[in-house]
Amino acid sequence: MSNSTIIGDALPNIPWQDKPTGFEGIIWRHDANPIINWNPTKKSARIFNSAVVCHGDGYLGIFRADHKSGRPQLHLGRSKDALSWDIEEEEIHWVDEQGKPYQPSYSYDPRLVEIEGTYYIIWCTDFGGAALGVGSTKDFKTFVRLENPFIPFNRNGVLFPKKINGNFIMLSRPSDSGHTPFGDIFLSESPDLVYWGKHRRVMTSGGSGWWQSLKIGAGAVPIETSEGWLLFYHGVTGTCNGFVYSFGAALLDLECPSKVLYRTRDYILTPEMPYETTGFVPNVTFPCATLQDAATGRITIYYGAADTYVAVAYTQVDELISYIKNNSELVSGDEEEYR
Ligand code: BMA
Repeated sequence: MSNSTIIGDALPNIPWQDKPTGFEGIIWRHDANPIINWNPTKKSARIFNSAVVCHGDGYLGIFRADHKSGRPQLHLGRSKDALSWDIEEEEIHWVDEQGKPYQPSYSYDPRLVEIEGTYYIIWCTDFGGAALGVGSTKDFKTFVRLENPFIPFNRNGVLFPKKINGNFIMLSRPSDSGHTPFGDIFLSESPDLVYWGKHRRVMTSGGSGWWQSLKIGAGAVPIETSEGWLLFYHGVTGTCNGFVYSFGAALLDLECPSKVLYRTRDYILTPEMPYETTGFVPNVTFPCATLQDAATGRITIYYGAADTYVAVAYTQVDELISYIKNNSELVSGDEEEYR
């Protein structure tokens, strides 16, 4: 064990289950998965790929809900225990910075993070093609859409939970207009969430781990630890029956997060359970959020399963970081010097 620690708040009440006796993996699933099932609200056929935060004495989440029209939108949800969620029937209504309605025609794969007292939501939206939307809220009542950070096509936008050297830091995955059979994780900086630059490639798909051979994308908001930024990401391989989405983990340099220090050669979770292998899109496990307790090192991971369900898994920071360090393989391209 490495005695790695999470830098952050103690959150003793986050969902937690001990690792099942005899289980050999590094991430174990919640025993009552999925926590959100088919047809969770009148309007919504499926809720998955969603983001949660601790808020007050409970939890708030921004949920991707695919409506029965087939179109995805974002909905606010509340929970006392972060497992049983009360999700609003009506989608979030966005306004622009002048307060005028500014509603995206579709919205999916939200990530949610608090930075200096403001909550930011990043999602995939329409902007002459799939691109990233950014919005903010302070009270989860008024949701303000800010400038779109990048031109199309781009997905998997994830903001770091704090500024580094005075700038906001965003991971993203430039892509195409379709289902994108390629893609690496890039990092961009901004002083104001309007102008973005200093683009760097962080991590490349491929390597000897075939599970991440086609494309990779940032998953949850990076967790600050004593050993670097801990990033859960998804990796995709192609089969004769379509894409398979697994997840891996990486450690990025604390001061220079475009530098990857370690990343898992093997997946740490892959579709195995019926709710992961069967659903609207089979064989998808897609991490989007975590809750973590700095006091115990417990990490609770929220992931979308089969584009149908929300599921939860657990890991422990010390054990996970030892595993990442001892089972790491950087991929050709990861160490290119753009900096
Ligand atoms: C990606 C996104 C995700 C989805 C995944 C698998 O391109 O659309 O929302 O989970 O495909 O279908």
